[in-house]
Amino acid sequence: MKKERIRTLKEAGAATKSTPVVYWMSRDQRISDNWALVHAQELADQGNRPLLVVFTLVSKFLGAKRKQFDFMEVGLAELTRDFAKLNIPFTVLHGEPETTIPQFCNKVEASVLVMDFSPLRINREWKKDVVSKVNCGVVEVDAHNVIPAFFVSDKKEFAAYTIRPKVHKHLKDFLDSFPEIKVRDAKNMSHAAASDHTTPKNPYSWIEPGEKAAKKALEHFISNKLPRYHIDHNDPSLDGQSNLSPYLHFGMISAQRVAQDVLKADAPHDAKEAFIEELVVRRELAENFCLYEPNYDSPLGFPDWAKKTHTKHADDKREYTYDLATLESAKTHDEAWNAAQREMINTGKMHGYMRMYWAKKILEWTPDVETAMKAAIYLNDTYELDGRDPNGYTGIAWSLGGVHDRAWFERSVFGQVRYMNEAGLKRKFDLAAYIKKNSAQSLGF
Ligand code: FAD
Ligand code: FO1
Repeated sequence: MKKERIRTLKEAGAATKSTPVVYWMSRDQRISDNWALVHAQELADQGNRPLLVVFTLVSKFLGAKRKQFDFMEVGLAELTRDFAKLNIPFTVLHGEPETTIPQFCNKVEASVLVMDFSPLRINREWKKDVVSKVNCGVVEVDAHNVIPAFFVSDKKEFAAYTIRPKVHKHLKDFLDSFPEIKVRDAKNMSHAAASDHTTPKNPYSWIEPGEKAAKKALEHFISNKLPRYHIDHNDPSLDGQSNLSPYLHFGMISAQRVAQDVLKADAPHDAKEAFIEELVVRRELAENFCLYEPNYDSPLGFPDWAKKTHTKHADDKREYTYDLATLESAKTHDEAWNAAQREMINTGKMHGYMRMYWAKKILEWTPDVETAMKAAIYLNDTYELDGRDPNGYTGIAWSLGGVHDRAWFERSVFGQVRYMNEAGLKRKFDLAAYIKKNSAQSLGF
């Protein structure tokens, strides 16, 4: 596999007797098309070592509620069954990684620890602690991005137009085929640790968790929606998006697999290009922002022009101001915004186009941009099934602080941050239909 996907975080000591290779799975919760697992398999085969996979279930994760945990844990139960068929012990531990992972690795005398990649602060903090406490070598593999985030660019990119050429320069090269994960010798199971894991029920009616369901969702998208994606995907009154974000967020499907299958599909060039722009350029831009901007979830991460414009307009009169409870219960004066908030609470997935409008209105209706950012992140991470993700922090920073966007003509409250209003929505799509689809009555609010 491509060495550009791998980073050494801690040199391994002298190779001792054939002690296990451990893959600590976190972001990429799947067996197929998972470069971190492929690399762990390579290391185990090279050293004729057992291969163990471990996941540690934390009690809190960036505002995730029971619903999102349940969705994820149904996926973990499927993984447990599928790993057993491969004679690969998959242990689900309970507790904080900085405790559970070093304990596990030191107990099994791991020869090397493989980790997958996330640019988020919480994951980096976990890793720093784990690397300092384990007695073995540590490598990190970016199994989440088509082109590894730490390879596609070594700095914070200014906008989509600056990262796009770098993505397209490497894209073909990084659509390399995935080696199979092989069935291992039965004695590999002797290292299995008991993990008491009751499987919760899937709380979402419209989406099934897990790797198999994710593959089906991709096939469904390609055969039913891809051909019109460029026409429909920005119309919230239609169901024109892929609905893959929950699977991509939890790593139940590989973005590279999605890209490969979409590019191979029989669909118009414009449709494929529009989709790859979102899945690869926009998504890698979000990863890049969170990787290189420490303040990715605060106005401190905005570009200078936006910081200046917010300071200049800080005292502008707000025509409406709402507190978090009013926003959360979708009780503003704006029916379009309320419908979007209800869609997010009811389904766990607000339409992508409405997310821009939704976030921008929070800026317009709160006393200052710090309050707006906190409210948008809180709501997004509490209710979105695909929340707690670099795409979310970057999407909110784009909406409120012009990150990756340019300055627009100046107006009150927004300053030069791009403005959106209901008239603009009405010009773009059938807003009445969207509001009806997400009306309080139909959703039982
Ligand atoms: P599709 O249109 O089918 O796109 C396919 C994939 O491309 C998505 O799953 C996603 O991985 C990627 N993608 C699409 N649009 C974007 C984008 N603007 N930026 C980065 N990647 C993109 N996305 C999340 O995954 N989690 C979030 O919490 C999230 N919060 C957002 C908040 C705001 C304020 C904004 C403006 C955008 C947010 N997005 C978020 C990005 C985007 O809205 C979602 O990725 C998309 O709606 C997911 O639905 P889909 O998979 O059906 O999209
Ligand atoms: N990662 C873990 O390693 N353990 C968890 O218990 C865990 C819970 C969780 C809940 C909601 C959610 O959206 C993500 C969660 N993740 C968990 C993190 C996820 O696997 C990724 O590491 C992050 O999304 C970083 O991108």
